[in-house]
Amino acid sequence: MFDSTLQIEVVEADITRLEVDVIVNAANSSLLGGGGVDGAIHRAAGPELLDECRRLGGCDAGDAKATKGHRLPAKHVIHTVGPIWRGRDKGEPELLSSCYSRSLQLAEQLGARSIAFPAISTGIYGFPKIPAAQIAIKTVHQHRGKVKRVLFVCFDRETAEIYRSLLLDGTAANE
Ligand code: AR6
Repeated sequence: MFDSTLQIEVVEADITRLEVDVIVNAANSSLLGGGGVDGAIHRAAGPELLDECRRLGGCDAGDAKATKGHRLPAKHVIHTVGPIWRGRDKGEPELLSSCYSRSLQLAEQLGARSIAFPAISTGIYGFPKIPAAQIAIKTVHQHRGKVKRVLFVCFDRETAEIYRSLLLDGTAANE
């Protein structure tokens, strides 16, 4: 069932520019920065973000940890660690779903109303884009809580088209 009070948007943007309560980082288990969206977030947030991350003691795949946004327009960053795609099912879908649900739980604990997700694991970690988007949409729809605005932030047109067609189709949210 769709939650009519939940507003879902697909945006083609650089996540570091968004003025939302929370942006989610597709990090690695060290939480000490990397390439892709992780590198962009650390560059835009400034070195204070790395200082805060050093105190978090890393993070397991499928879990998430929160920091402040520092120099970002977003108030908080939730760092989650997606699964590395290994070419067959080694629990990657469950771990990816857990990234979205744990991030939403933490966002609620922070009192956030809006959250922006990148397409976790679909870059350097190689998770196929269509199933990843299906998992993202389904998990967000299953979550019931105080976060009322969810942005799926796409860095390329292909990813945005995948999200748009799945949301229009509606089956990813309900299956
Ligand atoms: N804004 C929004 N999305 C972005 C941005 C941005 N500025 N930059 C990239 N993307 P990736 P992963 C998209 O590789 O697959 C890092 O080294 C990108 O196009 O950033 O989870 C970490 O430290 C893709 O759609 O994350 C880990 O080691 C999506 O973000 C590893 O990469 C995710 O791609 C994590 O790999």
